[in-house]
Amino acid sequence: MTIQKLDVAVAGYAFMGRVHSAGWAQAAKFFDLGVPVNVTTVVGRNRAAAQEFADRFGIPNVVTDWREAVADPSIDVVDVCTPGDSHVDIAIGALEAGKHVICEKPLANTVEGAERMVAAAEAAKARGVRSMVGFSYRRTPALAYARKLVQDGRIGDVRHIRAVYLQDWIADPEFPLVWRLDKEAAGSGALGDIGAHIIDLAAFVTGHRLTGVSGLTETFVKSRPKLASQTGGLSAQGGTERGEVTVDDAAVFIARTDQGALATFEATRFALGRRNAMRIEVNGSKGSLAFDFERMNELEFYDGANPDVEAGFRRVLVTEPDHPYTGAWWPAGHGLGYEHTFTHEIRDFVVDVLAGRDPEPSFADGLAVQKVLAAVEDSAVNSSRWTPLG
Ligand code: SOE
Repeated sequence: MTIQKLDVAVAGYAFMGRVHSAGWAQAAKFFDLGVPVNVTTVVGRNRAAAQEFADRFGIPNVVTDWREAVADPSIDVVDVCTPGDSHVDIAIGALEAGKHVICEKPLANTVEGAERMVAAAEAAKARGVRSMVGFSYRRTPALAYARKLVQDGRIGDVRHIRAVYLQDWIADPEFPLVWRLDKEAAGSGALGDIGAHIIDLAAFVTGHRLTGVSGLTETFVKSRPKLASQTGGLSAQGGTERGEVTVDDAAVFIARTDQGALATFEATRFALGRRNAMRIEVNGSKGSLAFDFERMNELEFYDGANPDVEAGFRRVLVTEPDHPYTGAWWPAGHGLGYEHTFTHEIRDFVVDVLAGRDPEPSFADGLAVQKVLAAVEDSAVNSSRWTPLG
C-alpha cells in the first residue's frame, strides 16, 4: 500500500521532544520527502506542560498516556523521546500496533530490555513496519564525511580510535538530582547518556565493532539536592532535601576491535569548560581524522598519501554543496548547528520508510551499544577485568 502521509506522535516534550519536533517541522521544508509529515500529537504525563509545548509548536493534540497515541489509527509514526525507563513499553506497544518507531538513545536501560525491543522490531519488520534508534550525531555532515573518507580508503587500515565525550553541566555538587542521575530512570549516567554516542560513532565512522573492554567508572558527587519541582530539565532547581546519585558521573574504558584496532573512550560530565565536546580521532595506515562537536562544521584530515610540506592536519570546512546533507541548507561556509542533525535523522528515516527499507541505526545496532555499556559496567565492578563481547 502506498504511503500517502506520515502523521507523528512525539512522546516527551523536554529537550529531546523539542529538538525532534523541530526536526519534523524542518525536514519537510528543506528536503523533498515525497509525502506530508506532521506531528499531530504530543504525549506528556503533565498535561499543562505538554499543552504549553503543543501550543508553541502548533501541535493539535495532547494525550497524557502513550497508549492513547498508539491506539489512534491516524498515527503512522511514534517518536520516543522519553527517559530510558519507558522506551521498552512505548516502542514495543507502538511496533505491535503497526506504527513505525524512532526511539531515543540509549535504546533501553538494560540489555534484556533492548533484546525485547529488537525481537519486536524484527517481528514488525516482517509486516513492513520500520524502526530506528536515534543516534543523531551520525547525521553531522562532518562525521558522515569522515565515514566516507574511511570507506574510500583515505585513512587506510584503522589502528587507533580515540573517542571522548566531555560535558560539565553537573560539575557543581549543588546541581540537583535530575532524572539523568537516577539509575531507575536513566539506566546509567555519563556512560549511557553520552558514552553511548561515542560507542555508536566509533562503529559508524570506522565500521569496526568492539570485541572486548576494560573499564572504570566513578561517581564523584554521591548526593545532591532533590528537585524543587517535578519539571526538571538540564536547568532544574534543587530544594533543601538531598538524595543519592545512583549512576556514574564519568566512565573510561579501553577496547579492542574486530579489525585489529585499539580504542579508548572517555565519557564525563565533570570536564569543566567542555560544554559538549564530543571528539573522535582515528589514525590509520594512510591518514588520520579528528572531529570536535564544539566545532561541528569542521573536520581535520591528515592525508598521509599527500603530506603537506609543513606537515600536520588540514581543516576541511564541511559545508560545501556536495558534502553530506549540506546542499539542502545554506551557501558554503554558513554553518549548521545541533538541531540540524535531528532534521537529517528524520529525513533519512522518512526516506527509508517510504522506500520500504530498514533505516539505520537499527534497534539491533542499539542493542550492540547496550552490550558494550553493560560490559563496561561489569568490568568496572570487577577491578577493570577484561570483559569480552559476544
Ligand atoms: C545530556 O547529557 C545530553 O542532552 C544527551 O542526553 C544528548 O544525547 C546529547 O546530545 C547532549 O547531551
